[in-house]
Amino acid sequence: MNLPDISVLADNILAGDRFALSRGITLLESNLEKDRKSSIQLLNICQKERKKGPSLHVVISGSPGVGKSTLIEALGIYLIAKGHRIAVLSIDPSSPVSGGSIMGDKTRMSRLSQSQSAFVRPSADQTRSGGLHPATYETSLLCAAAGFDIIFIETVGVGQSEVMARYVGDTFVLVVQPMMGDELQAIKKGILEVADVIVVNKVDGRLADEGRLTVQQLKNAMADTAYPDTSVLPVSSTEQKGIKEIWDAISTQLEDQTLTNRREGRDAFWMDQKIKERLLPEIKALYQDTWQNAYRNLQKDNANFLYEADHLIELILKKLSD
Ligand SMILES: Nc1nc2c(ncn2[C@@H]2O[C@H](COP(=O)(O)OP(=O)(O)OP(=O)(O)O)[C@@H](O)[C@H]2O)c(=O)[nH]1
Ligand SMILES: [Mg+2]
Repeated sequence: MNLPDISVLADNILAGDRFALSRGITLLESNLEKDRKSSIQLLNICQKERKKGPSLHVVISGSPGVGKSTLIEALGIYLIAKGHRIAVLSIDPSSPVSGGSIMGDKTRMSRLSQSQSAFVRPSADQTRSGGLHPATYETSLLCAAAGFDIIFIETVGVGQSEVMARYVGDTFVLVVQPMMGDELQAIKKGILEVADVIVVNKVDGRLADEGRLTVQQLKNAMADTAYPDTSVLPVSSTEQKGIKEIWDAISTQLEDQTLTNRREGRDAFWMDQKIKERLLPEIKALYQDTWQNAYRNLQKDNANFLYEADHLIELILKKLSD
């Protein structure tokens, strides 16, 4: 894309045009070399020219099927009624060619998808590690520039992606469903501690009693952590129960800590992340022969990958300092 085209695209995004926003996101998500510079320019203009007020970025994380999309739909409708504009970025961990699932998310969030005040965008998780798309952070910034003031990021968070999710949003909501004692034991303390708000969803029908027990047990579990005051809330997304309470909990918790504090270090984190993602492949391409040589060494009987890694790093550092 040339600069005039990017300027027009940016203007349309800034005017809140959802079709333009979709195109912009596709550009940001592109892996093509030629699109990188255009992405930088687009984000640049949008950040600079942005006239809208502040936006709040909410990560909604939890195992597959706990009801994240249904919850976002319920929360989204509640917030639209209060005058907000909602963007939803849902990251699908299953497959990069996930036509079925993309349709799935749009049907699950059918009311939001049809609302003029909402924008729903599914993306594939390219790393397939159950986390984020590499461009989720910049995508959320573009949604904010388009005037969406609350941005939900739906992710199946597992393992280290929680740390990434912490840096993509202002607040982290962990969704679980009613569970038995041993399932509760299996939840890692670290994941509970990352959460700002814990939602026990599907507390309705035949799961209602088990759900209320789960809430109590999670509250007890939190008492032993560094964050004993974390809200643990019973919710039914399908019956729209407990939705206001989630929003109240998020709002209270954000009042305690200013957004500026929470956002501190975020751009620095993503800058490092971008460098990590790009540098290794670029260096590999630059030192192709040396790398191939190291790979060949690994095939040998007395191969030592630590030695090979160390050797490559020292070689590169030496070249850099020459
Ligand atoms: N009973 C009950 N079922 C629910 C509730 N919320 C969601 N469900 C059901 O749970 C199933 C999964 O819901 P989703 O919202 O797609 O769950 P998800 O966590 O987004 O799933 P993935 O995106 O595939 O990880 C659907 O059949 C929903 O109808 C709830 O509050 N109560
Ligand atoms: Mg979903």
